[in-house]
Formats: sequence, structure tokens, C-alpha cells
Amino acid sequence: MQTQVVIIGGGPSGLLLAQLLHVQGIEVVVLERKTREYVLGRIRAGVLERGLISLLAQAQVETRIDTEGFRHDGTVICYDDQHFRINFTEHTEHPVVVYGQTEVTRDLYDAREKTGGTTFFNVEDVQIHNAELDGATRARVTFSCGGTEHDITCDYIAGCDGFHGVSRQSIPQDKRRTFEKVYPFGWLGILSQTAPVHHELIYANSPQGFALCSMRNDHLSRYYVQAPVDDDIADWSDDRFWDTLSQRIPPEFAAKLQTGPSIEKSIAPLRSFVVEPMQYGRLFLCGDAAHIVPPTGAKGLNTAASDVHYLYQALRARFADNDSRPLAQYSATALARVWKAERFSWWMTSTLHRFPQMSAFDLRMQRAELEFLRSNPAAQAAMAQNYVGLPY
Ligand code: RFL
Ligand code: PHB
Repeated sequence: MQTQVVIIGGGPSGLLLAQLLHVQGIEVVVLERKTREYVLGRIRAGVLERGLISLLAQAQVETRIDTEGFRHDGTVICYDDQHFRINFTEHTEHPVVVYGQTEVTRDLYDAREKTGGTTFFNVEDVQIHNAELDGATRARVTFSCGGTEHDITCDYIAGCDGFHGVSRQSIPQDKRRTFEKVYPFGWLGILSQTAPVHHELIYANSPQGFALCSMRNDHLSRYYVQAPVDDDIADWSDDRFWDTLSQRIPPEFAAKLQTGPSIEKSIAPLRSFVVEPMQYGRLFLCGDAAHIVPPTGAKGLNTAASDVHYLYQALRARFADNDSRPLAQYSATALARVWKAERFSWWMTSTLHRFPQMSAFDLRMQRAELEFLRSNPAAQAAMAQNYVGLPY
């Protein structure tokens, strides 16, 4: 089998890239390790930047964002039982949109099915060959699917297979460098069929730890609390979760909190991670395969989308204009924006969580940071610019 681009990973990065390339007439094959149902069952991001929404439009993906997404013009930040609002549209003229990653992925899969693009599900033993640039030899990807061995020759490979995928590991160790910070806590998240406590997101720094009130729609809420990453989820009854959350948000919000049975509950670790470069010969990494951010800034999916934007533009220049320069620049261009998202996510995480063994000085620093943000329009503008998404 032959194609122009093999995309490893059928998550949001891989599918978005596939549809953008398809619209340009570039031939693509997508390989996904799981089933479509499994991918759609993962509850993850909920806050979308305008860059991602505009990419979905360019990819001609019919989304329900216009009718089912919620425009948010600001967010609430709490500490020491006080709260203030960051107004996104006043500082940047741009809102964010609350629309679940699950829905984005469903829209992308529907579009891919309609266009009839080739997608292999349940693939195993994916291996990358000849990624290094050596003259005329084309790259190859081999894998097995349903007991049959497959071998695809291609011009380029997009590694969109997330943090645990094979693409990054296929780059020889002496050709890559990784930067990592693992945070000493996780996020316990639940989804519940209850009305959100507030019409905007609430980020709370409390003496008991961080909490976040988010949502998917008027009757579906998403809440998170900072928790030890190795806690057994069985020890977290719904009642314990609601009690913990209520204690971490200001009393006026806690009084309005609607509780109910959780329909999903899980603990996620928090990590900052970047690999450099994001390219090895004909292999280009995109999204979580190349970098991870702690979820506090809502940047993971959005940063994956900015990689897709740069890689799509570069592949289009290569195939339409025979210009390889943007491809050669891809890693440097993508990383410049990635590091800014890393900084913002690290800053949000550091400012809003309780770290083990924080000294009295550390606590005062955190409070001073939040006081400065509350009272300083320039600090609020910087926060808003980062939250709604830096320009591509
Ligand atoms: P994904 O979503 O991990 O998809 C990778 C896909 O590759 C497949 N795969 C393979 N396929 C073939 N062969 C192999 N060898 C393979 N190995 C893996 C996997 O099955 C999978 O389908 O990466 P992608 O596409 O780069 O997308 C990244 C986003 O999913 C991620 O950054 C966000 O979910 C992060 N995130 C958030 N991002 C935001 O922008 N805003 C948010 O509000 C937000 N909230 C979150 C989040 C992530 C969270 N968790 C659980 C990690 C909240 C949470 C709790
Ligand atoms: C979510 O709704 O899942 C969500 C929102 C904001 C974040 C992280 C996750 O910062």
C-alpha cells in the first residue's frame, strides 16, 4: 500500500490533521490502536480556543459548536474566600468556547467517515522505518490489524499517538532531548448530570487544595479537586467528593452546588513535558506525542491544535508548491508556541495548587501573586491573552 502521509493516532490531533490534508487533496491513512467507541469514551478537555474552532472550519468539519458550544467571556478565580473575575473579551476581544473534546472527536470521526478516508482501528505493533532522510528512500510504516500484516510506503509520517505512543520512542535517543516536571499531586475529576454551579468556570486555590468547577452544558457538570495521585478511586465516594469540593470553593458558591451521582470518576496525574526537536527526518510529532501540560490552563488540546496548524501548512507548501522550507522549520515554529503554553500552564498550576511542604514564605508568595492578578489590569490582560490562546 502507498500513500502520501501516514498519521499514527486517531485522537483529536490525528483526525484534525487528516481532514485538513484531505480537503487539500493530500492522501492520508490513519492508524488507531483502539476502537472509535473507546476513543470517544475518554472524557478530557472542555475549553476550546478560537484557533481550534477555525481549524475545524477549514477542515470543513460540520460541528455542532455553533449551536451546542457555550461562549465564555471570562472566568472566576478564588482564594482566601474571596473571588474575582478575569474578563477575557475586555482584555483580548476573544472569548473561549466550552465544548467537550469528546464532541470534537465525534464530529471529526463523522467527517472522516463521510469523506471515506482510510482508517485502521485496533492496530498493533506499529513500526516506523526509514524515517531518517536518506535520499530517495521513502518512509514505511508496518503494523498488524485483525491478524493481517500491513506495510505502507509514504512520503511523511505524522506522529499523533499521544504521550504513550510509539512515534516519539522511534526517534533515536541521541537525537532527542526531553524536559519534564512531574507534580506531586493529581486531579480527581467527576462528570455529573447536574446544573453547573456557576455560568463560568471557577478556579479555586483553597487551604485544602485546588478545585475547579467546569461544565459541558446546562445539565452536565465537570468538577475537579486536587488529590494524591496514588489514591484509590474506590476510596472516593460521591459524598466524599462533594464534601471536599464544597470546602474548597467560597461559601456562596458551595451553597448553590447541585450534587448528584457521578457518571465518570478518575484521577489524572499532572505533568509538564516537552521533547525537542519535534521532527526526525520524515517523522513529525504533533500534540501529546511531543508535549504534555498540566490541565490547569486548559492548553493540552489547544496546543495540539496549533501543532496541527503548523504541520498542515508545511505539508501543503510541500505538496502544492514543492516548497520544503516550512517543513524544515516545523519543529522550531511549533516549539516556540509550545513553550509559551508550557509556561502558562506551569504558572496556573503553581499559583493555584497546594504543594507539599510549602513554607509560610511560599504561601505568602502565592497570595501576593493572586493579589497582584486581582488588582492589576496588565496582569489580567496577560492572563486573558494566554487563556484565550496566543495567536498562531
Ligand atoms: P490523544 O488524545 O492521546 O490521542 C492519541 C491517540 O493515539 C492512539 N495511539 C496509537 N495509535 C496507533 N498506534 C499506536 N502505537 C498508538 N498509541 C496511541 C491513542 O489510542 C489515541 O487515540 O492525543 P492528541 O490527539 O495529541 O490530543 C491531545 C489531547 O487529548 C490532550 O492534550 C487534552 O485532552 C488535554 N486536556 C485538556 N486540553 C485542553 O486543551 N483543554 C482542557 O480543558 C483539557 N482538559 C485534558 C483536560 C486532559 C485531561 N487528562 C485526563 C489527561 C482534562 C484532563 C483530565
Ligand atoms: C474541563 O472542563 O474538563 C476543564 C476545563 C478547564 C481546565 C481543565 C479541564 O483548565
